[in-house]
Amino acid sequence: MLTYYSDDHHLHHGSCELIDGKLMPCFEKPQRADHILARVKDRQLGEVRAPRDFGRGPIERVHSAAYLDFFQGAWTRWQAQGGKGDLLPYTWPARTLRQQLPTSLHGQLGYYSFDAGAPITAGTWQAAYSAAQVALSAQAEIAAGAHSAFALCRPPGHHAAGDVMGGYCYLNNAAIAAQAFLDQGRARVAILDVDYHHGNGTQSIFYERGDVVVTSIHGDPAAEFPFFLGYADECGAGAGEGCNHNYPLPAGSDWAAWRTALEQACQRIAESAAEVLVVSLGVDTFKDDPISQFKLDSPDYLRMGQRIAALGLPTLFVMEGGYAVEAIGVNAVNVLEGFEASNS
Ligand code: OKP
Ligand code: ZN
Repeated sequence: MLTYYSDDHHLHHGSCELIDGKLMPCFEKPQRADHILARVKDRQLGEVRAPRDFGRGPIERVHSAAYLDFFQGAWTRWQAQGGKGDLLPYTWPARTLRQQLPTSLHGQLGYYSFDAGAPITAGTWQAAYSAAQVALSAQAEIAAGAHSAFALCRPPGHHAAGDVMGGYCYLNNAAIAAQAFLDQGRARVAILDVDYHHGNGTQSIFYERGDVVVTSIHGDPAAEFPFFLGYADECGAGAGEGCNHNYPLPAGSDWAAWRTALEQACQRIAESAAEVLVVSLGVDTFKDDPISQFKLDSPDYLRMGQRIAALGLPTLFVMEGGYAVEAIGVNAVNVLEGFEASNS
């Protein structure tokens, strides 16, 4: 299958994140995508192409113009006020406070974020913009008739909602691609989020929509980031009632437990009459992932790809998380190779 990739991801390299009371180097770092790209080439998965530029239009189908304007201009504002280091939020409009946009840069940053895990650096907008174009380019490949494509996106996207960044995510690459399928005439799209963390942004974007079926297998949010969304009783609302399916699993879950949830998610997708599938491909379910608690091993990712292929749908893989950098390439490409082995 074709891979879409942009070197622009190197423009985003946050310095640190707060973990257990300490500032640690960011886990979401450029070497992640470099390792995946190297593995794609080693395994000769297929041609690697640079993205086309579809502009801001298809991104605005998912994210508000006000949010995008803020994100695009934030670094310049930070520099204009003499800012040193990464731009990081520290106050959020939690319960008891007003949901109202202030004028201050840090006030607005809090308004447009849900945690301090999405630092804005000089190149963050460009990197995130290019990642969205990578997703849109791979989407276009499938729209033109390909059975699958791989969007090697970085930074990831599934925690980003319509006007909220967080959890290393700024623009929801998978949601932007799913919306593009709909705007080009597909009636129904399924999303399967296999990242260790619940895709709260993706769920939020499509929660009241009947045209996108969202399924997610993840660490139980009662015990795991993002804590405040991703429970099994969140099934969609309004026109989206019955179109959201969460499969939270306990810490320590291995392939046996994980594949049972995958089977259930795949059954929902199969009965949804979706015409195309977008996979939010996080491989932080790996046993050695430094911030996650599942126990999948490298060969399990081949099986994951095989089961996804059995759905028989044109499938767009969009890269999300995975922080065991040495293994991230093997694990991500194993999913793609498992998928291809079942389709050849
Ligand atoms: C992004 B993606 C650990 C803090 C974890 C956020 C994790 C974001 C994961 N103490 N912070 O879903 O892989
Ligand atoms: Zn994750």
